[in-house]
Amino acid sequence: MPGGVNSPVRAFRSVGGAPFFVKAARGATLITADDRELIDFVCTWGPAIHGHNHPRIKAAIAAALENGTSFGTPNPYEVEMAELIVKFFPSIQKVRMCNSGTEATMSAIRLARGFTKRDKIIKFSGCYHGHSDSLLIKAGSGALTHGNPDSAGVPASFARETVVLPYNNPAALAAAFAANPGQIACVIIEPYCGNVGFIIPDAGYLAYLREITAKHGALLIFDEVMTGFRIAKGGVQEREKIIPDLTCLGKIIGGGLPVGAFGGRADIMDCLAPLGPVYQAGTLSGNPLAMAAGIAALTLLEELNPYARLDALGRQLRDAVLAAAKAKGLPVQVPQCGSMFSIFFTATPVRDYATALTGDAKLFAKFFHACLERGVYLAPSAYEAGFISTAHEGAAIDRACEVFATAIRDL
Ligand code: KE4
Repeated sequence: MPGGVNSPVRAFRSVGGAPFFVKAARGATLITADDRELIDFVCTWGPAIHGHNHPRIKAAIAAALENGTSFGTPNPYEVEMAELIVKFFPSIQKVRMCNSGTEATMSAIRLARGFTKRDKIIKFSGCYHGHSDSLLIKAGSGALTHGNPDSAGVPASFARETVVLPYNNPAALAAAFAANPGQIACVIIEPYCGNVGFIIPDAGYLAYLREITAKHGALLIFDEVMTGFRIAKGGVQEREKIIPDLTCLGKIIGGGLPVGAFGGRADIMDCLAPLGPVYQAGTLSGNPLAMAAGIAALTLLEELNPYARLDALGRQLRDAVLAAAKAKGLPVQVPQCGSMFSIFFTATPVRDYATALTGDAKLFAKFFHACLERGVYLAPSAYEAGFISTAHEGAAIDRACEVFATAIRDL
């Protein structure tokens, strides 16, 4: 396996050292192959909002398994999942299931281009939307972590169709639309960005984005693969009361199994094959096991409505880090909303790609290992978000806050 991993960000290349192997996970903890227990703030990059291996999700998969693993036909599980997604996200009138966030955003871009008959798209520096060619331009997450935000292998002709703008900058948006009249098919954005660290844009920015895309006939795509069902039951669009034209989902809706989805206005979605000319497909799309796991995860969210509890855990963590850094006289930013957070070692408020890069990545690497040595696992990159689950409540979050404080004290 190149680099010993199946996904680059897992390789610890930007924080140094070698990644550990995990043999089991439950609740807020990972159990490594050499029997260490780690309090996990990666949560398999977002899906594990109920903690790992939740009994309800495990039972749902086991029950579905009794009927087989894959049918390749319409099945009741995918109908129930579609009904849950449409219920949680009123902007989604119709939805198509797929197998990853990358597939969801790639398909949404193709659909936007097919619907508008325009070729250019706008994305933002530092936003990561998976690894399809049009979107690996100034990307965040692992692409940024490993210093190749523009991937090799993407033809210049493809890259020319992707306009990259600074995040959180209305003037840049206005200029881009003025410079490309009638040519922009869509704008895709992480409405709260989790792939250059965690960034919430300035108040009014998303509303402006909605207004200017509508004015120019460009579709607004919210990539809520990470924030969907995490920031709120209905994602950032519920919290910010913005209605995008299309939404991309993933992670939590798979309950830990491979799932992605995209959906939105029916008039746009009906351009998809077999109804319309935009082709999109997948052998395992709507897979019954993955649907059963996701249905259990979403149903549990509906029953528990854990968002206030998760936000309290996030604030407990944020306050512990801020207090320790203050005591040490160490500049730090700890953006946090609900169960998402990140830690930037900089005095500069982080509001976009450029200010995220003012964070001291070397100091972050030291902090990362100081926490890991004490049994707390953060994302192995200064350019990722941290995730908290309901399973962190109580002992795990208390222990983690102690560890964060001592790790900062000893930096
Ligand atoms: P996947 O193809 O990895 O399922 O989803 C891609 C994707 C799309 N949109 C957003 C906002 C995302 O955060 C992601 C994937 N997130 C990364 C972590 N930042 C996945 C971890 C990894 O690449 O290993």
